[in-house]
Amino acid sequence: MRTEIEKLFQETIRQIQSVKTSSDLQALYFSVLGRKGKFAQLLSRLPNLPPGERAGLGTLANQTRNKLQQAFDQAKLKFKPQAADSADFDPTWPGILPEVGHTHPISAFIESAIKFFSGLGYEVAEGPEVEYSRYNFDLLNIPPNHPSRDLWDTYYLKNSGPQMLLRTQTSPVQIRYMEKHRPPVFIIAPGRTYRHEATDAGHETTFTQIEALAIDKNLKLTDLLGTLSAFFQHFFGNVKIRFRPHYYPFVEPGLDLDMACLLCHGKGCPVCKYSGWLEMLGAGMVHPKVLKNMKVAPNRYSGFAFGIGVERLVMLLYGITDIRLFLAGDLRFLEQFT
Ligand code: FA5
Repeated sequence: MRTEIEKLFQETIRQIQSVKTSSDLQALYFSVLGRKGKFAQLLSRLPNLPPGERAGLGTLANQTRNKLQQAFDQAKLKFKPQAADSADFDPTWPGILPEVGHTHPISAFIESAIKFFSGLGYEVAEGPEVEYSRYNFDLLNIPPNHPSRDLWDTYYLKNSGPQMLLRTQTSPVQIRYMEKHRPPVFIIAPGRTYRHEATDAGHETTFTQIEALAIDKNLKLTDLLGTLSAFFQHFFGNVKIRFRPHYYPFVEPGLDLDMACLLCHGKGCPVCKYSGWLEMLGAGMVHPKVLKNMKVAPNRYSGFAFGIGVERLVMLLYGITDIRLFLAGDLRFLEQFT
């Protein structure tokens, strides 16, 4: 009988280990430890044994039954959805929210700028960040070896066949768009630009521009100035801006727009290089040579273009004192813009 009890124990443990479903486990339980199971049948023979053989069998039977019970209890856990059944689980508690990201302040500004310009009838155009020098320079009236190329510190790609580079400005999108479209044209082209520059509080090597190109009959410089004034009025209210003549090879006349530095209120700070003004964008009337490169007749159409530096605008909008924060990936900074 002792060996029978031990055999039943070993065999049941083996079966418990190989059981695959909770109902199979239950069936095994009843067949072994149930009221009419194998264990009960075995023990029902106990009273008929001679007293000498009976000694110690009661204790062994109890111990074995307890061990089997434990083994079944343990196995049951395997099939239970633990949290739902555990005593301290309260299904009425709110769930744990997964961490969710949010729009980067630069992307958020681009979205609002797109809304603003769509209201004026502009469409959005896109171009590649790895660009041919032909689009970034040549067709924008910046021929090879012309000293004006030095205005942009350029990252060139080695061994790229036709010379390729990381675009230094969003202006090449003007040319690309005009390869497939005819005037009237009103587009904006937001995107990343790259320059091999020393960084400081107001300069990054990787930054964002929003290009705009308008070509139609009778567009004048005053249309450009009016559009820019409306843009600044919309985002900054009655902030002071000023226009300053500036040379860009692809426009004539060309100008820069400065905005009063809202970080120091004109007193001077590292961001505005202690001038009280911050250069926000370059602009001008599209150069007749560039119109010709776009296959647009300069005697019938005129156009204006501008390229806004987005980081600088967003810095003034939120009082951010260092441009390098935008790409530093510091959540303490980014989470302020949720
Ligand atoms: C241009 O890139 C011209 N393509 C703009 C243009 C377009 C002129 C159409 C005429 C017609 P510029 O190099 O000045 O221009 O750059 C434009 C703006 O980008 C600057 O006013 C400034 O706001 C921003 N910017 C330029 N360099 C940096 C830099 N390193 N870091 C952050 N912002 C910059």
